[in-house]
Amino acid sequence: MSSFKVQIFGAGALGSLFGALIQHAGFEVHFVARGKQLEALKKSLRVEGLRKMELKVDVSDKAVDADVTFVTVKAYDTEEAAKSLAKVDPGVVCSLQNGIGNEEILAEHLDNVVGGVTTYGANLKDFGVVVFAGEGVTYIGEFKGKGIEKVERVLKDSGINVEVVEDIKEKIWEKAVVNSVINPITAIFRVKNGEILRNEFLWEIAKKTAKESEEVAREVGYEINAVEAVKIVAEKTAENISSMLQDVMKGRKTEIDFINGVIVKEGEKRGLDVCYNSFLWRAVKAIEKVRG
Ligand code: KPL
Repeated sequence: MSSFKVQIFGAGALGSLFGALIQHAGFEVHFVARGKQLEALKKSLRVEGLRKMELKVDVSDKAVDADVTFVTVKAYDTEEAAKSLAKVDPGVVCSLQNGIGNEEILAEHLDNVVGGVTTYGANLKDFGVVVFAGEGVTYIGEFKGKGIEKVERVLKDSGINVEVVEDIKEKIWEKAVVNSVINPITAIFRVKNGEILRNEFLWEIAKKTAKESEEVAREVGYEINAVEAVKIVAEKTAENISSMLQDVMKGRKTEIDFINGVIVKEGEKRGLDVCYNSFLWRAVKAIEKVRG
C-alpha cells in the first residue's frame, strides 16, 4: 500500500480526522498545514473522542505529488489551494468542504476533480489535537475528469462511510441550505445548534430562512424539504458549536459568502425574494468586520 499516496490539503478539524483515519488504515499520507497547526503536527497528531490514536505524521506547508488529494481548506482558501496543487501532480482531487462552488474553482485549475460532502463531526480541541465528534456519511460524485474509484477505495479501506452519488451538486446544495440557516443564526446569536429549536424567535427566523433557501434551491434544480432538514440536523447536532460560530469566536473570517452569499446571488438572478438570507449574510459580514 505504501506506493499509494494520499494528501490532505488543509489540516483543520475534518482534514486532520480523515488524514488520521486514512494513515491508521495503512496508507501513506502527506498533510499540508500552516501556522501553529503545522508546528504542532510536526510533533504529532492526536485523535480523541469516538476513536483514540496518536500518530507521527508527514507534514509541510507545500503540496506534493499524490494519487489522491482531499481538499479540506475553508472555502475562501480554495483558489489558493487549487493554484498550489496545479504546480504538482496531486492525482484525483476530492473536495470535502463547506459551501457552494469549491468544485468549480478546483476544476478551473485541475484535471481530475471529485465533488464531496461529509456529515462526519470533528472539532479541533487544540493545535495537533482533533476530537472525533460523530460518525456520518461522506457523499462523493464525479465532477471533472476521472478517478472517483480511487477516492472511494481510500475512504472505504479507511473505514469511512462513503456513498457514490449521481449528482453531487444536489448533496452540496442540501448541506448548504441547512448551513444557510443553522450557521449564521448560531453565529449571530452565539448559541449552540439545538437552541434554534428551543427558542421561539430563533425558530421563526430559521423557518423563514429555510423556506427562502429551499425556494432558491428548487429554482436551481434541487428539491429539498429545508425546514425538516434543519430540524433533523439541529436535533442531531444540538450540543455542537457550529463552524461559523467557532470562526466568529476566534475572530476568523467565515464561509458565509459561499453559503448565504451564493444563495442570495442565485436567488436575485432569478428574481426571488431573499431578504432573510441577505440579512443574515450582511449581519455576519458586519460581525467579521468588527472582530476582524
Ligand atoms: O455543518 C455544520 C457546521 O457547523 O458547519 C453543522 C451541520 C451545522 C453542524 O454544526
